[in-house]
Amino acid sequence: MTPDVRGGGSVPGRDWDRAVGLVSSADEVALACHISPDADALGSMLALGMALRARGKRVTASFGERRFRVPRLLRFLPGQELLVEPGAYPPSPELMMTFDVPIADRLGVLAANAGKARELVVVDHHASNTGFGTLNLVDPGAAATAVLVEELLDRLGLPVDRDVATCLYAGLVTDTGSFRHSSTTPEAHAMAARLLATGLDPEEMARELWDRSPFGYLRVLGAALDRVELDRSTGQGLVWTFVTRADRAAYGLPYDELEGIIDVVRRTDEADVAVVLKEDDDGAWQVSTRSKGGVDVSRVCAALGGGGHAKAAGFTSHLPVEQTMASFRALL
Ligand SMILES: [Mn+2]
Repeated sequence: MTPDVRGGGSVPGRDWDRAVGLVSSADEVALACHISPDADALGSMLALGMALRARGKRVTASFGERRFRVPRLLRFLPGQELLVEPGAYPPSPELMMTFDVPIADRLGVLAANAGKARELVVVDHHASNTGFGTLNLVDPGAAATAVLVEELLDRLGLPVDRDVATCLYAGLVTDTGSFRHSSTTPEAHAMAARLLATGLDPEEMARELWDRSPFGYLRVLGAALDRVELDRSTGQGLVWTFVTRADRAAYGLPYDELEGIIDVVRRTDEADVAVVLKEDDDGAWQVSTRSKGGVDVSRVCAALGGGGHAKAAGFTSHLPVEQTMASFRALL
């Protein structure tokens, strides 16, 4: 195994060439990632944005939430000075690029801008990607969207400095579950080796991403674990719980601090499927689901209007908890 093995293998060479042509000839590039950005979405976007800016291009980056706010645990990522609120985003960009976005809906309010873009380059690794771009760089075999961005940077001849590498590594390390998921391939580790060689600090990043939270998180986690249920009626074993707005309000805990709860719940031996329902600030339920492999949760979530990967997916529900869980159980 050579250390230079790369991802993006299922994207045809002519598509890479077209992407290189589009990006090289553009003076201005508008970048967007999915709403409620995770480290792969935001990191991939900022990585390309910083590299293009260093090449002298005008870069705008955003995600389509009216209440525009970078999640606290991603604020350590470099390149955030590229971010603009969706209202300041080019209404009809010459060249727009999206990162980690499987369907146009996940662009939020920027879906309108994408619809008016002259060229729309979709960079993603979701198997469920609908191919909504004028050019789609989609490789479901890639461990992260960051893998595709690294390949694009290489083809563009743009250097990966420590800041760019930090953003790419954030995407790679989170989407592989800290190199624990089945996406932990020789290619993934080879990419990690290249990124680490720039001198980024993996210990500091791990602390930012997983190992810190306000004290209130422990109380809210406690409330979630206090009401956790193990349901064996579905055959696969289902473990689930929920967190209300009131739980968070008691400790002033922002919604985006709830990310890690599913990782505690999903460890249950007796369950193949884990679900955490999180009430957001608008009163909607954001439902995170995980599978150990017996169930393709992306299909269940897609049937409920969401999506994701076979072992990690989600959807939004406007129904009460019990009704949402009844629909979910019926689809298992
Ligand atoms: Mn991803």
